[in-house]
Amino acid sequence: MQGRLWEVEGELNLQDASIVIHRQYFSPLIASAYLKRLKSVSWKQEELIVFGKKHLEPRETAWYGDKEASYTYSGLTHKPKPWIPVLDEIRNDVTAIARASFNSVLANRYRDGQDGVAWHADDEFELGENPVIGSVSFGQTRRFQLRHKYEPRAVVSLDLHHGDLMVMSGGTQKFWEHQIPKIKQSITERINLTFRNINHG
Ligand SMILES: O=C(O)CCC(=O)C(=O)O
Repeated sequence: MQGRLWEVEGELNLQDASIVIHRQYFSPLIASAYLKRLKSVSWKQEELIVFGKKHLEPRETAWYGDKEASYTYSGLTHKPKPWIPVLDEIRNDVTAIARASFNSVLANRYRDGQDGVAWHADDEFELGENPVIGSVSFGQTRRFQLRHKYEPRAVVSLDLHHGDLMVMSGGTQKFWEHQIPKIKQSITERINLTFRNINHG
């Protein structure tokens, strides 16, 4: 069910979750410069096996981080590529506001409206209990949706714009799922970076 569209700035008032949105945390000028530099990311469209059948993920991704920050999700183990300057610079900015440290980043590139990410929570074991995740968006505005895992309710929808920063923490991943739905309209690319801390050893 489609709920109303939340145009929130600041803290989202959601049960069992802690989500803060910083609209235009990066000014349009700075965000556009980052968007350009993010072309240097080693983008790859990964293959997934779902019910024994191979599928290409409907987006391009890349995993960067400290050497030991390997991460398994959707059945794939990702060894991080070493940090590149643009990702490290953005990490510094996000660290300052999230007041958390991040040793890795999952980069997502949605090439057009036919790219998206299905309902999931970032609740993998390596992220630990109640992870802090800093999510930055560049390029095309896309709709980000949330739904509670255990209480069937309307979907919460909000638009994430060029330069927005969203910090998810507390029970967000334990109690909620999120997605970027595909859309029919013809749109250009969006890049999202989710900074994470992988616990190892
Ligand atoms: O693109 C987004 O805003 C969401 C990305 C996402 O769901 C993820 O990296 O787990």
